[in-house]
Amino acid sequence: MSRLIVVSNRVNPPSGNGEESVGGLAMALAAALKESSGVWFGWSGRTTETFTGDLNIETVGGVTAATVDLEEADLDEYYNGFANKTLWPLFHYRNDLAAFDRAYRDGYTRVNRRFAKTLAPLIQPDDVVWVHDYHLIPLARELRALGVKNRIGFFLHIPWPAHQVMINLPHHRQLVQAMFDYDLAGFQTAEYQQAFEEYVLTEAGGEQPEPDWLKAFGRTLQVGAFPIGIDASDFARMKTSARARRMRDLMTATTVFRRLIVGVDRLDYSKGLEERFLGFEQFLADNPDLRRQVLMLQIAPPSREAVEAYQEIRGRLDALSGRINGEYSDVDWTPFRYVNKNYRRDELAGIYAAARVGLVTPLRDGMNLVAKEFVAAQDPEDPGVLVLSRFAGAVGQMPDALLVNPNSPEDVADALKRALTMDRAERVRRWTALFETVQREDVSWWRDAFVRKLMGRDPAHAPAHAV
Ligand code: ADQ
Repeated sequence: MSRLIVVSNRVNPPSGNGEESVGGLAMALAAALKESSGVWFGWSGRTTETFTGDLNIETVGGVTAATVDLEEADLDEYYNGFANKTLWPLFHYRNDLAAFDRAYRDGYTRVNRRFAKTLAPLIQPDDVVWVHDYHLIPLARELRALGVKNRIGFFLHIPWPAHQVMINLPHHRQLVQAMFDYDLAGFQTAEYQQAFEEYVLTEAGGEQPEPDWLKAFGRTLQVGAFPIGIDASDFARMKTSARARRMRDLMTATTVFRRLIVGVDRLDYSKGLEERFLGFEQFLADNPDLRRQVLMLQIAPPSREAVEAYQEIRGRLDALSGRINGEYSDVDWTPFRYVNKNYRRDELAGIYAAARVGLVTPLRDGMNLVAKEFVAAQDPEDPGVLVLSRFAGAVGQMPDALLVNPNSPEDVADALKRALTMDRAERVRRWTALFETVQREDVSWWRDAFVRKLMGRDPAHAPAHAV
């Protein structure tokens, strides 16, 4: 049986001791790795003065983790630099925040080369390699240069931007060409896949011999849309756990007869937090009669604090939340709670369960798993309403949410009013449709669909073209 080798920037297999700090994606990948006695390869999270290329191999919860330390300069130029200051903003349509710096691009190439050199000796002839996300786009190119002939797949967790956005990246062609060293490139949605295809057909003079196949740069690549899901069965278990129940009761007690609106996001400019706060402010201004009946809770733990854009947004959010509470609070009441903390996954399940509205309004998002977690946590008899941005990848699978333009405070305010006043029959109808998809198209469904196609086991797409 062929082994699966998963490669991602960070490696975080669950310990298997019931700790709840690891997300559904890590659990799903770990399960697949265990089944195939595979290896998870990536950065250890540690830096050293000079790169040694020494492998740290350990078995965590039945999964072999092979990690490598990076240099300080790698962290600055590859991770904080090209990945998070160039590709992340550009792929989220924030060209204004994208830094184009030759040192970042060189660092990105260097680290991908280092990863490839360290990984190549671990790969056996029958292994299948699955590379994750924008940090590692050129990894297959570097592995091929070292003579690796195995099947290698790539999955992009963030959006692939429209052609006109993509060409803002200096040397964009090189990056796209590197995608053609994979056998399969997976995107979250058909829209991102189409954006990639459009670039290949119009900018790179490529061809599409048949749907889901592209020819360019003298190579053939299979492409596909694989929307990622949550670990629905684990979430169902967590939702009834003692911790989840305690958290739900605590939230219910502190909201005292008020309806809870909840937002949970990494503190990131792509998540539309400022726009969301303005939308809530607009709702308070428009609805004096409903004001005292609601409480909004936004949980947003800081992320990527070494990047300036993330430091700046934090200051703006502090000011905005202060302004909203300053304007609308009373001696016995505040409308808004803004918390910069991480919570365990079972506690989050309890918080979602206590909410009447899940407010998920990213400006751009590859998928957005919070939308799916919110749905999975609801009480089927009396479910809350999901308000979802049109620009989240999740929209394609969740048409029964209330869809909003996150840039319009009025649109967000109107959707909040509609969600808060929606009768139970409509809430149940919408939730039932949403939950059905969240449960069926979960993280194992996503993983199996990708791996099957990569291994050429999908009868409709045998790898006959991959020559
Ligand atoms: P992210 O941008 O990190 O992921 P998202 O899909 O929302 O975004 O996942 C965030 C995860 O972190 C969720 O599982 C959520 O529960 C958890 N989380 C958020 N705040 C938390 C807190 N305060 N405490 C604990 N946990 C918290 C990227 C892409 C997404 C894509 C995913 C998966 O940007 O578009 O959906 O990868 O492919």
